[in-house]
Amino acid sequence: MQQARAVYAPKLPKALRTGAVRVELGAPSAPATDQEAIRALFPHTYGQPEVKLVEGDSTLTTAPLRVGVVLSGGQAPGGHNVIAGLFDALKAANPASVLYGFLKGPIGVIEGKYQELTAALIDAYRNTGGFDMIMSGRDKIEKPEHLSACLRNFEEMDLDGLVVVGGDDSNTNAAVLAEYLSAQGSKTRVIGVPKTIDGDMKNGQIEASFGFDTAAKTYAELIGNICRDAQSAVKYWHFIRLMGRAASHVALECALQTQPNICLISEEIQEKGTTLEAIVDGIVEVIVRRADAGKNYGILLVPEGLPEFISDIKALIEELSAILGRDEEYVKDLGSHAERFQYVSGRLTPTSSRVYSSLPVDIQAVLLRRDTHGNVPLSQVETERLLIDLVSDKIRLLQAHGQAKSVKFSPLGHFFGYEGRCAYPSNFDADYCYSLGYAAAMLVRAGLTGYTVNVQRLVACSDEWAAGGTPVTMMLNMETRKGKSVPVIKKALVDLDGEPFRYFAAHRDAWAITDAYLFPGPIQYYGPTAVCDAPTKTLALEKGAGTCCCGR
Ligand code: FBP
Repeated sequence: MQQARAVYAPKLPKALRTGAVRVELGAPSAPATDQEAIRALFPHTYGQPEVKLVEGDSTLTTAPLRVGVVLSGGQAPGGHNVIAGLFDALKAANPASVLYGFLKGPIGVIEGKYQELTAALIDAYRNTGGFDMIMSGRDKIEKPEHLSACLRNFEEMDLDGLVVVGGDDSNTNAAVLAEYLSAQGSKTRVIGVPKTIDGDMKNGQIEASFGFDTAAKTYAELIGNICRDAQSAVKYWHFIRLMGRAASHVALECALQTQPNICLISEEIQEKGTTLEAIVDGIVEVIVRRADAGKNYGILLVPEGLPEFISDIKALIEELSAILGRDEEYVKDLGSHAERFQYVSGRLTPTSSRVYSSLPVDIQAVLLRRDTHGNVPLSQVETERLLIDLVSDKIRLLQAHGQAKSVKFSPLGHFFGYEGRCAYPSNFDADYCYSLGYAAAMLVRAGLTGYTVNVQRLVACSDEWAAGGTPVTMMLNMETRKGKSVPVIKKALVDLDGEPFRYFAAHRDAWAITDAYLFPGPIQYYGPTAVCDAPTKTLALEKGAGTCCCGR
């Protein structure tokens, strides 16, 4: 399999294959909100036009270029193909061009740690999962000293372009760096690539972040296997938490692929203001109904990001973030969790203080941690265990009152996250990532900066895909992070009016009681294109099928 995937030739959109590519400029862009604040922060890169890469007499430079690439944030399948696409496109335009890989994420850019990416190195990683070719990291290029260090390093390297492969935060940082470099008169252009298995970096221009397809399909395979086991053993309830820091796209996609008995969608819970107690009651109701029908087993999917969407816990996290925004170092230096607990509890509102005390100590501790982007590391919160405990308590209570007699609740908890982040990219991600890298090279060759590369029409066959660039400032809005108002790319949460959620909502009642499980099996690489190259159900429902030359 390793050998076979190594020689797989990723498919490129027809428009990029010929090499004769020209840039078509659209109208000046503007963000949907906060225009004045964003214009003030990005005077050199605000308002740039959207661009399309179309076939035609090329206006792109063929001079040899020196370009760097950095992988930022969590791993996502296909990262190596972004680099391979970038490399191949640069070399095709001029074999004297050089590609450098900055090591261990943005810290490698700040500290000037990099290596030249040779053809032999690239070949060893084509179509593989992981980010291990140059590794990744969660550092952030944001402080003035980071920006000036980057400028110094780029001048020393005589760098023409930097390609930042990352999610919403990293693409935001790419825009900050692009703005700074432009203001300094630097020749180094900065182009972002939309990456994250969470699937939440998408909008009108960016149809999907790469890695979502493979990760969700990998988890769906495992969930399907567990569905079959649950139906065979007929004695376990499986509570499965799925990665996805904020949005529930991964959980929703897995639900569409496997049709479990329950799937919680954080965005709906937030919209309805559902409390933790009401969530538990809803789960218990399904467990009792299934038990009454002789089924003391089932499958529940819970998105990793759930805690931040439950009204009482969300308010608590926001208050904790404000406290940490002021006193993070002080809180960190306190000797024990008990001291930290006492310090922050005394500064919370009475309601949040009550909620905080009611949580298990390990969850209290995680809620006091923040990554460099100010996010709670939710992958460390065992929400499935919390739900299992609360559901068990509730069932015990009901049974003590002579109710829920048919229920025999044997729960098992699972967390699927790291199992999928470095999986072999599906054909979709292999092709998509290679195309993103290829198109990123074109944007650098066009001399553009402050753009995120896009590839659109993803439900069509790859021939019909269309590539271009979206000005990052167009995707920004102002949000409060660590108590400060900052520009960030707006995260795409699950749209409750969108087709994927509507489809799920229309079917979930039936899935709760009947065993309508689907068993997607492993990702396929050989066979009919309808199987091997299929996009996610989310994309198919969002964009509609039958839009392609091949009828797909
Ligand atoms: P990115 O948004 O950086 O791609 O990372 C996404 C993710 O996989 C989340 O789903 C998860 O919460 C997080 O990374 C975990 O990362 P870490 O292991 O660094 O805490």
